[in-house]
Amino acid sequence: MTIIITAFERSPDGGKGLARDTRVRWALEETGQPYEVRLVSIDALKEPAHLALNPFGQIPTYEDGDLALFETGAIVLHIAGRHAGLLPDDANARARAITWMFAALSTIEPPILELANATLLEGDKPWSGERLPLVRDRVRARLGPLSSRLGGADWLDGAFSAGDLMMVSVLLRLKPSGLLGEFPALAAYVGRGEARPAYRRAFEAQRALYATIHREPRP
Ligand SMILES: N[C@@H](CCC(=O)N[C@@H](CS)C(=O)NCC(=O)O)C(=O)O
Repeated sequence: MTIIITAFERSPDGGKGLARDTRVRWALEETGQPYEVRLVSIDALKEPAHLALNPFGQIPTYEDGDLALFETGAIVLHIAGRHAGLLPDDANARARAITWMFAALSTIEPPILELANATLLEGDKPWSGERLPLVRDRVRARLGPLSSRLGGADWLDGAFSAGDLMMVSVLLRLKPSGLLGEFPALAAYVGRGEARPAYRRAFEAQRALYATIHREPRP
């Protein structure tokens, strides 16, 4: 059975890899799994066929035979659990790698999303100028301890794992904010993630796709 994931039909970021299908592509590349991509329009996200795959009408989804999953945390954990390359064999190290996945998604990502929303969706509101510094501080409050824990290590807990894949994916969304630059260890960590051949393949696959699609006239 071929694995099928869904992605946006047209890229909101023009192929910069910030949509969440990139992290699933990355996990599939790290573990050497071939996959196909089904593109979904913004309208089709909220139609019954896609809602059957993801009740919240979002991408990415993952289908493998009669298994259908949504939520990138669950998808990446499933891939990492089934195929070698993203989770250590030692049970305790494996549990710690999974802990970092949860930390990325439930402790680090929320303030980063809040910042993205404050900038992109609320930037024109009269109160935005007053609120933005507070939102940026909430991101800093997470990056400081994360940077301290990483210290001078390459990865969060020994060898590269699904925890790093998820953490780097989440931190990548900070690039436009300039905040990563305040934490050089984290900026270098993200750079190491981006330099991995599997990440390069995942990034390039979505970039090339949107480069073609965005040249075509809109239907
Ligand atoms: N927690 C979900 C979030 C999924 C998500 O927000 N997907 C975005 C694209 S990156 C989306 O589909 N947005 C369109 C929408 O919510 O209507 C996950 O990690 O999979």
